[in-house]
Amino acid sequence: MTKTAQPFARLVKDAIRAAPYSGITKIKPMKKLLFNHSLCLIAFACSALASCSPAPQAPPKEVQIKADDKMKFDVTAFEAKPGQKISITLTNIGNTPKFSMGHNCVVLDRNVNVQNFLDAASTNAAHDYVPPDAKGVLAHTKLLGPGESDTITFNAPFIPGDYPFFCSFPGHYSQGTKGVMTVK
Ligand SMILES: [Cu+2]
Repeated sequence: MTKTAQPFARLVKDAIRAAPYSGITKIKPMKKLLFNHSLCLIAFACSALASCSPAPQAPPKEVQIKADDKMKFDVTAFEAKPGQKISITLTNIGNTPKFSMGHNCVVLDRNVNVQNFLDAASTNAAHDYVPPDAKGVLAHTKLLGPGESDTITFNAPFIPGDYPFFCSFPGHYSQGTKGVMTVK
């Protein structure tokens, strides 16, 4: 024990010895009370945190898009918060057979060249016009025939900006089956 620690230790010893005759014993119930109080505070803090945090169980933002025989999407723009869960349901409301008028919905990362993607997609009928090795595909539906629909769920990127979504069936993009998801 160091020289400075000795007087301190003696003080503590004296205090303990004097405890039964002083108010120190009263510390015990007080401590218990404090302890219970802190438990309450912790419980409160936990419940507060749970309600404030961006809950992963939060329902996704639902976007309903219809595509028709005129090669148009009825929704061409929607907004998303960074990281927000998005659920896109595409419905083909046309009557023309799938092989000549199929529709899908591809969501691309904002830095992907759309034309390059479409060029590669045009020769990929076997994969619903979504090249399996294409980079920057955030999500895509199946290729849909008349009356069919498909839902994709994904998280919006965290980087704000404009993200293109479109049908990659050859020729449809230029006709109007396209839109922009704005993350902000
Ligand atoms: Cu299409």
